[in-house]
Amino acid sequence: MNMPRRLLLVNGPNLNLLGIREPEVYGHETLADVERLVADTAGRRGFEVGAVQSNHEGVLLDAIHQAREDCAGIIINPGGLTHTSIVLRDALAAVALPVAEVHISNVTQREEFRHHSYVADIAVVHVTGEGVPGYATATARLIEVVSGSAAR
Ligand code: CA2
Repeated sequence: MNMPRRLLLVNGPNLNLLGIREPEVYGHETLADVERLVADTAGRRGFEVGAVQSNHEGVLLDAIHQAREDCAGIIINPGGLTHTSIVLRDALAAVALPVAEVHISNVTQREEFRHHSYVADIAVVHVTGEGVPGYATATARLIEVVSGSAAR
């Protein structure tokens, strides 16, 4: 089967509040802005994007499992689940698609508990602290990986 020209964008808990709360940390752009940015970045490269945001871990897991059927890779900002969720990590590992992990803020410069990511070692692309534009960086890099023009 040919590689599907489709990516899944996953945003974890509380990221529906982007642009509404804590703009000093996460900026003024909204989740809709993020989803548009990723769709445009992918679209210019001939990929479409399915997007999910949920405050419920199981909803995210179901979307990740479904991606196995019709996606070439996953762009994910797991939110706080980054630092806590073995089940999210297991789901990403199980579907075995290339993963791009994005964080809006520079987690390495924040509280100690944000320094560890359960996703980092299974992700092939990491973008941290670039703000919302980091989603475009992650999307472009992931497309390079899935298209075979970058080393995994
Ligand atoms: O910097 C990131 O993108 C984070 O993944 C965001 C998470 C945080 O737990 C991670 O350590 C780093 C928090 C997502 C909550 O998003 C909000 C957005 C606006 C207002 C309040 C929360």
